[in-house]
Amino acid sequence: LTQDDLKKIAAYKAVEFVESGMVLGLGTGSTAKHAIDRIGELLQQGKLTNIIGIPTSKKTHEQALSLGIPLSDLETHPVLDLAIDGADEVDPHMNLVKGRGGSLLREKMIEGCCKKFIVIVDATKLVDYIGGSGLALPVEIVPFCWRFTAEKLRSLFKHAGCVAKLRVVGENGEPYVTDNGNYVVDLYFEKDIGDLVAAGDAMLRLAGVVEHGMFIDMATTLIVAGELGVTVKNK
Ligand code: DER
Repeated sequence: LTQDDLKKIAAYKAVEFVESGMVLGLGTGSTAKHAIDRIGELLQQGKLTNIIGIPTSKKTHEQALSLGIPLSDLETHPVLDLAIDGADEVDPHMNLVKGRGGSLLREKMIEGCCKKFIVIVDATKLVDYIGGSGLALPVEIVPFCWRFTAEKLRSLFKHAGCVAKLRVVGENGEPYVTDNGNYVVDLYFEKDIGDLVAAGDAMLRLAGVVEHGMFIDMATTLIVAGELGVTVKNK
């Protein structure tokens, strides 16, 4: 089984929890993509009806449109029944790192309004502690004086050996720009950052920070697909 096979298995398992008539938060990334494809397929087959999707990115919006999934927004539906989305890291308390696909702000806004938030991952995403994968913790910041904000973020976590890197794209290293017109600084840690709530609050107090990629105490269900099968765990 490839990693993408595992993502698909987790995604299809999550869609079993979708009921006709639900308002759904539609996640972003390669795992959520499988869930959205599956929802589109079931709608096409008439096995699901009256679904409304709230997309967490322009990319997901386009995918859902192409599948004929009816779409709406948070202003029309401030409370959603269920969101399904991937994650970059999941710790033992079901805290997440998200945002390596750059959609963390809209994901957090939408997934924060759901009665249930199902996270779908392949087993490689499981970590002992947040930041433990050695991969990035994304932080969305305003472009204005981004170096200043990046340095403030780095020094906030110097105790954890933090390195802050502006996310760039293309051959001439242009700054990556989010759906919301902001930049992303990726934070890398050598050690555990400790109290996640305190770390998140400290980041949000920096005026140039829009949102960070730690999703603390938000997921209600975790679906993990691994070589030995798929597990479903409720918070
Ligand atoms: O960027 C994001 O928030 C994505 O949901 C990410 O966390 C998971 O992406 P993947 O399913 O492509 O690994």
